Parts: sequence; structure tokens; C-alpha cells
Amino acid sequence: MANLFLGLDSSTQSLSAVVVDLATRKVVYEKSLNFDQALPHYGTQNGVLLHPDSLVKHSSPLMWAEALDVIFAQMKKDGVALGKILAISGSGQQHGSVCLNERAADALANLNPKKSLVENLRGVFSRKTSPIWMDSSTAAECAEIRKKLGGIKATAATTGSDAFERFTGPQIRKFYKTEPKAYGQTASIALVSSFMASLLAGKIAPMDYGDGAGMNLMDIRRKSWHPGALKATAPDLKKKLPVLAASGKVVGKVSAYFVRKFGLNPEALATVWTGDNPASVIGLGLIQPGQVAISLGTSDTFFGSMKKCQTDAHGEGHVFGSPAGGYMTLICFKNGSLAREKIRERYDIKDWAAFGKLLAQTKPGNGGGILLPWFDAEIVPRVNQPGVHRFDLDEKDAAANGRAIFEAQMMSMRLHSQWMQVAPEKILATGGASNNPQLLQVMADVMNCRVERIEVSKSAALGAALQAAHGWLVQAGKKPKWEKIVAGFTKPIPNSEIRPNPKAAKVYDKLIGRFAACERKALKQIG
Ligand code: XUL
Repeated sequence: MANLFLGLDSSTQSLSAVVVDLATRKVVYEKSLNFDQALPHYGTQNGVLLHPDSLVKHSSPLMWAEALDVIFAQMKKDGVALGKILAISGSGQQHGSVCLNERAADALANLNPKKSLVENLRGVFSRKTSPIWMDSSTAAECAEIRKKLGGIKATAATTGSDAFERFTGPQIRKFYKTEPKAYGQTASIALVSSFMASLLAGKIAPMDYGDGAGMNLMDIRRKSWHPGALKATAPDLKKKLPVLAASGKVVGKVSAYFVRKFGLNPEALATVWTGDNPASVIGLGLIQPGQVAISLGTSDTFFGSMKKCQTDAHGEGHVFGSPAGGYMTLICFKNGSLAREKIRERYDIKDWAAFGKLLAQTKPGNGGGILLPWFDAEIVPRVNQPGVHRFDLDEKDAAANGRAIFEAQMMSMRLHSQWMQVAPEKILATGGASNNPQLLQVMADVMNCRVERIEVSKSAALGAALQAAHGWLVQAGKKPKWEKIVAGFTKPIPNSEIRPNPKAAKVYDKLIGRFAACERKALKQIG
């Protein structure tokens, strides 16, 4: 008998669904809905609302809710056996927050299937838009919170990360400072993940230890709200936050709205969601400590599992709770795919194959030419004034600039992941740009490490589906082992291994010092 579980991933640009059959260990369905294309009436660009201040990046929680209706309708149309799904879990872009007023709990409990989710949710938001992870407008609030918590090292040791502009706590503080009335009218604050979980459960859902750690509000070791961090952020915050729980934990049966409207089984379980990066840890099978992956998506992320909680004294990297128990590390570079695209467009390079050919005209190390591709404000290193910096690099040279963007992104990863003190044995590469062998060769050479591609590009949605299976088994009184749950779903692509070229690796061993110096120089110039 089929053993179906649904995972949803509400990311920056799309909502994805993956259905797994645990009995046959197969992904039986996957679909993605691009927000800009499927829901153009929200006017987003790459899932983000336009704003005159380039540091402010918000999106629309109603758009995320509408996407849920649309993807369920699509699954029904595609003949997915919705009535056989046993449990649903999910993941969301991290850090984004949804502010709800006191009407929300009631509206969630009484979702009317004759209306759309958008109609059901009219009047429940105390803040119309949601700041998302790309927002860098809270430097002042970060400084205030960091100071109250005792500086960078102490903030990281307490909450798992230094105070970061995109983290939910600083964003909440800004909301409280700039819109105190609306903050006062906020009865409940959700993350993107817990908001979506709340829609499915028909009640305010908990936040999990993975996404909850992306707020600068959770005590990373105790996995509970940290009173000092709450106090440093905004008044009366504790009562606006839900409880924290393990991801995949059952919240309840799925809301009758989805049963009546789309034919879900009334016994299907709605579970706690997590962040997209923690879900990818599961989706990529990074269960053992020391396993590392690099995801090349809207943002580029470097992450892996960790047994003990070890935090970054310089405050660049993050520690989150892992859905597999224990901890995970993450470093997030904002100028990922969009920066690569910008270079491709700037030099009129037709596609990635053409990019590859161009790359062959240059040598590893680019003759010392370095590009710092901060098209957008950057997270690591922290850059609040967007700008592209070139060192010994002719702006007119398309081939050199093409190589420079890949090399810069990989060298930045190498430089800023040193605090983890993990020399990975093998890197799993995933995400949209991981099907680009040239980029992966640069990755292998810069990191001086084998790189293997992993099959799923929807690793977060897959991880969420497996998380649903885990939660369902726990609820049934079983003691499921994560290794067994992920087995068979997360194989690297056969023959995809790329080995570092020893000569090139040597070039980068030397170049990394110069790269760090260029970075320091550019940061000094910016001030
Ligand atoms: C992680 C981060 C991004 C988003 C992307 O800290 O900000 O990776 O989660 O969705």
C-alpha cells in the first residue's frame, strides 16, 4: 500500500510540492509554482515587492496563501492521490515574518472552503507586507540588540548567530519602533514556515528549532525563548510568539478547509514546518555530523550537520537546530544566482553553455583579477552599500569577468567558512546553478575537495516530505531512524563527481590571501 507524504516549500520565488511514497522510496510527484508568473497581480519581481529603498525587501503573505490554494488545485487536477496523503510538512524561506491581529486565530479555525484563502484571511494582518530574508534595513536595530546582549560573540553564543539585518528579531524591533500602533495590534507573529503550517492546521502553529534559531530570539542551547533577547527586541514579545517545537511534530489534523475543497483525508496530519535550509539538510541526507553541502540558489548557502553547538566568534555564520536533532551550521551569501545572472546579462552571454566556453579562455586564478559581486547588499561579509568592486580586472573583458564571478563566490565561501573548522571530505552541490559543471569545477578547485551533484533540485520540499513521514511515524509510536527515512531518496547523481585539479587548487591556496585583502580594502572604502 502506498505510504504518501507531502512536503511543501514556500521559498522566495516559488511554492514547490513534493510527494513521496515511503513504501516504494520514490518521489511520486513534484511541482513548482513561480510567484511572478502564476500570481502576477501581486506585482512581485523574483517574489519580492518593489520598494524605493533598495535595502527594504518585503513580500506579500496573501500571495503565499493564494499560492497554497493554487498548488492544491493543481495537484488535484494532476490526479495526485490527495486522499491518501498521511501527513504534510513544509519549509519556508527563513527569517520572514507575518504579523497577525487578534482576529487571526478565529479566521484560521473557521476557514470557509467556499471562499479562497485570500478571502478567508481578509483583515487578519496587522502588517500588510512581510519583511523577508533579503531585507538589510535594520542595521540600527541589530546594533541595539547586539549591544544589549553583550556584543557579537555573546549574541552568537546566546542565539546561535550575531544580530543580522534579515533576522526576525531585528525586523520585529524595527516594526515596533516605526509602527508602534500596528505592533501593539499584533496578537501573533509567525515565520513564513509557521504561517503556512498554521493555514494547513487551522490554528496558530509552533515555530521549530531550525527556523526559530533564525530570529535572534531563541536560546540556542536550551531551545526556548531567551528572556534577555526578547527584552532587547520589543515589549510584550513573548505573548506574541508561539511555542517552539521540533519540526515534523504533529500540530493536529489537517484543516477541514483542505479536506472539503481538495479532497485531503480528514485523518491526514498537519505538522510543524521548518526553514528551507534545515529542510534541505534532510532532503540532501546530511544526517551525519561533518557532511557538507553547498546550495546554489537565489542565495548561495554553505551548510552541514553538527553534533555539538559551536558558534562563530566572528558572528558571520549561523547555528540552527537541525530537524534531524542536534545542530546545523549555515553561512548565507545573498549575491548568488541573481549576481551570476547579472554578469551573464551584462556581457550578453547567451546561456550557461556559452559561459562555459568563455571560461575556457581564462586560467584558474584569473591572472589575479578579482571581482566582488555585491550587486545587492551582502550578508557575508556584511555589506550595506551595494556595489561591484574590481581589482586588476578589466571591466570590458567578458571572459575574465565570467570567471571572476564564480571564483569570487567560491573564494568567499572558503574564506568565511573557516570558523567551522571542518575540512569537508566531500561537498554535495545542489540548487539551480549546480547543473553547471564549470561552476562545480571552480568549487572543487577553490575548496580543494571532491564535489558531487545531488539529484534533487527541490531538496527543501523533499526534506519537508520526509519530515512529514518522520513526524507521522513518531506520532504512531515508532522510533524512526533518520538514516532509514532518507535512504534511497538522496543519492548523488551517478558519475557526477568532480575532483579538484591539484594545479588549480594550488593557485587558489595562494590567491585566497589576496582575495581576503581585496575584501578588506573594499569594506574599508565603503566604511
Ligand atoms: C538563510 C537565508 C536564506 C533563505 C532563503 O539564513 O536567509 O538562505 O532561507 O530562502
